[in-house]
Amino acid sequence: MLVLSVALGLVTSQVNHDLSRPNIIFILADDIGYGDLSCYGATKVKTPHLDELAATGVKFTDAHSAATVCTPTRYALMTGEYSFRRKPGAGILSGEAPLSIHSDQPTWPKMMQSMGYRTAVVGKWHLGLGTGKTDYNSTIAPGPREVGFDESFIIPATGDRVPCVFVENGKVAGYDPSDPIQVSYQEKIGNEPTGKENPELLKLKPVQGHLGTIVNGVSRIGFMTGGKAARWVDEDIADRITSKAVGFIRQNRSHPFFLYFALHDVHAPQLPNKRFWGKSQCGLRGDTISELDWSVGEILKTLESMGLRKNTIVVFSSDNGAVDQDGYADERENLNGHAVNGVLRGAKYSLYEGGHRVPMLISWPAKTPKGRISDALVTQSDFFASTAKLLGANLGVGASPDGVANEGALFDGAASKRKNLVHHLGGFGSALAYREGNYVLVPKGKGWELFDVAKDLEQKVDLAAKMPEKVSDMVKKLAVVSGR
Ligand code: NG6
Ligand code: CA
Repeated sequence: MLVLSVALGLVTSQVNHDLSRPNIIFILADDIGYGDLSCYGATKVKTPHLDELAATGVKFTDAHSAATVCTPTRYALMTGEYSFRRKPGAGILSGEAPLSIHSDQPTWPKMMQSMGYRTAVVGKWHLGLGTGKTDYNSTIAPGPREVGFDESFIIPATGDRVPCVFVENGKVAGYDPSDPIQVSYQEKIGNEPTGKENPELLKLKPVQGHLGTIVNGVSRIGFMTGGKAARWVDEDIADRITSKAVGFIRQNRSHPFFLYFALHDVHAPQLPNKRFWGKSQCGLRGDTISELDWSVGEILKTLESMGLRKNTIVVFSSDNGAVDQDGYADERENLNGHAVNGVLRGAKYSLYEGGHRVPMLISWPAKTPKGRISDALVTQSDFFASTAKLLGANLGVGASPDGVANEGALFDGAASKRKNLVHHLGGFGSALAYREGNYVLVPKGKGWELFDVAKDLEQKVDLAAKMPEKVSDMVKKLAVVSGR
């Protein structure tokens, strides 16, 4: 008995209870829309673990990704810099693109390291790897390590892009030197079947751009040869990355940690594990959402069982709005009336709210108000500056140039310090929208539309003709903020 209590006492004292240094887990889903979760009104799919996050924290109704596609959103999340400012991080990167963040650029994870945190990224990277054309046959650098992650287990680009292998701490996981990996986005390489030539081998029906090499019965964007033993099985991706994320938490029970857990769900190809088939009433998408909710549940369960839940900030959000079909025709079948972006106008690739207004849940049971719904204007690009403020870190010159320290709104249910926000379509030189207060200015042809999103969330009433002065004022302000 004495031995047991001494042992328990020891374990308890090893838990990180320091409220000035909470653990941080940022879970970024891929292509989850404003209408995809039951806590945001979905009825054809249930997301009990995400609903639990909402019940134990704050649910944001006016939260935004930096862009309407993946790479630029992630670039801004890591750097606190608007992604339209620099070419490499502005567009959708291929699986052979170099790292888009300079090794000497200040980043969110580097700041966390400087505060004594252990850092890891698990899941979708999509920020480029190496210099020049990525070589997957040797140690790949620069990459997550140079961006500030002590540990990494990543999908290099997207689930629908080659190479279909995980990269763990700079090396292809399960790499076999006798079967080298080659990647091309220009032309077919090797003699493996492709979606174009062998549609009879496919388990999903590709739409444009997805006719390259067939891996696991799915034709991808781009071509690859080699790395056969290292190739992922799509149906196991959620299990593989969730177990890596859980492993990292387990190793760091007594030490503050920062985990960036970038889910692959629900990006194309949507191929959830068999145990989620038929879990929802809205087809493949819904079943994939059930899988995503399971991943979040595993994280929460792990925290709970280790006594870490209370002092861990868990954030859940999405890298861009949803689109009902983005690679394979099967995605749209059986949606059964499920509205991926809820009432919002537009979708991924659009500057209307459906492109970038996304779910965001933040739960830190030791501090955040429980079950609060917040309509504060918040953006993912402010996490770098806001957590720096929260931890008392010195940001330093040039760090998070576009970030606002908004820790009150994010972690304490307070009013937002963010008064304006630029929304980026994605792509260098691509269109921008501008939010100020309740108004948003959206480009249309050579002109602009103006909406009051507090009164008209669905963006049905264009106020531009009625409020020309407001339009010209906002056009001028956008030019100043964006430098364009
Ligand atoms: C687009 C792809 C789309 C998806 C997207 C990236 C085509 C026609 N479309 O170019 O399928 O892969 O890139 O999505 O190829 S994101 O969420 O990673 O930005
Ligand atoms: Ca995405």
